[in-house]
Amino acid sequence: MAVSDLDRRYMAAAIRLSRSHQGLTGTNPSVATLIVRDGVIVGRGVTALGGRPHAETQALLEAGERARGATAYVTLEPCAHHGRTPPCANALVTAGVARVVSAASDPDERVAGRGYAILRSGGIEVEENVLRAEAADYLAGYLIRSSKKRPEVTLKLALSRDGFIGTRGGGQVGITGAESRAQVHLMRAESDAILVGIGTVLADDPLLTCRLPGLESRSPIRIVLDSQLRLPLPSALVTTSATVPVWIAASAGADPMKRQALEAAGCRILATETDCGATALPELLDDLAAQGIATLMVEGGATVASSFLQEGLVDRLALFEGPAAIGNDGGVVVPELRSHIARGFNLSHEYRFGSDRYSEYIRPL
Ligand code: AOF
Ligand code: ZN
Repeated sequence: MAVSDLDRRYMAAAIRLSRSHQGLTGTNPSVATLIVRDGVIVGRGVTALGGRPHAETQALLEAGERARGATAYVTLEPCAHHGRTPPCANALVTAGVARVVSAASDPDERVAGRGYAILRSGGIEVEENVLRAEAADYLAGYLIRSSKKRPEVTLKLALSRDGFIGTRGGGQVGITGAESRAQVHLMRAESDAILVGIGTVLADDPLLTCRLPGLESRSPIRIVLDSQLRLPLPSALVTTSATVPVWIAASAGADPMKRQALEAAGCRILATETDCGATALPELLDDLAAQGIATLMVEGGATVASSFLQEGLVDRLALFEGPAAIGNDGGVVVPELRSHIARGFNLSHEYRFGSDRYSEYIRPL
């Protein structure tokens, strides 16, 4: 049977469902399954908090006998490996599902095509790559971590109408409004870690937590690029490090006394012995991925943003543009931002948050 518009609509619904556990499934991607029989959704599942049980198991449980002869919409190829439960591909065969429509294949070496092979040899008709780009948008952290061994990097920038990310003297300026700030906090909640340069910390003393009511416990690990360990002990970051972790990427030669003091205050100095210059970023990202960080949000400032862009390490660019201008005295710019966007990114979403314009760009995988 060919892929129909109705198939694509069910898949779009499955992709929306998968978003509900985004950032809550550990190193496992948040995947969703819808089981549809005679035009009725008889089972739905999304990867459980922490990563198990898988989406298919839960959808099949809800569908029960109604799964026989049904179509299953899955946002990722069903797994083929034994975890705490048997492989999802086998479970779909056993349940008598007739057709599986899938959005993306699973690069995990334990799966990688074996899931589809199990389905086909069990007599199931399989459609692959349905709404792949849309699903990959949500699976990006997982797909990038599997293929490139580094986290998915989202660079967030707030720009004034005349293209500045702040004033030259430093200090916080209100470029964007309350609605944008709430969205930034939601993005923090959906990220495993957030990264800034020491310059931003010294200028703004940011907290970098998620402060949306009810989501406070979902603050990301806070990472500072601070080669010389200049992070002040009384800073908002250090004084809250017992509740929300602070990791510091420093150079091996940084002051050992300061290192001890920061560690005693609860911060963790990362083991990668690098000078934290732009050239050290890939190593740092490798290290973070190995520690289970799949999504990283980079929040500033200009030097850090431009290093990530120049190294080709930005997968998603989130631009918030406020209506106010900083003016002719000028401010801080991210060098060649527009040409980086034009050369390497596609526009994926545009919204308004209050009076701010939001544009999201992704780098094609
Ligand atoms: C599925 N359905 O809902 C998800 C899948 O540690 P485990 O045993 O849970 O396996 C993790 C792997 O399972 C992960 O790398 C990916 O290949 C797959 N994720 N598969 O069939 C799901 N979340
Ligand atoms: Zn599975």
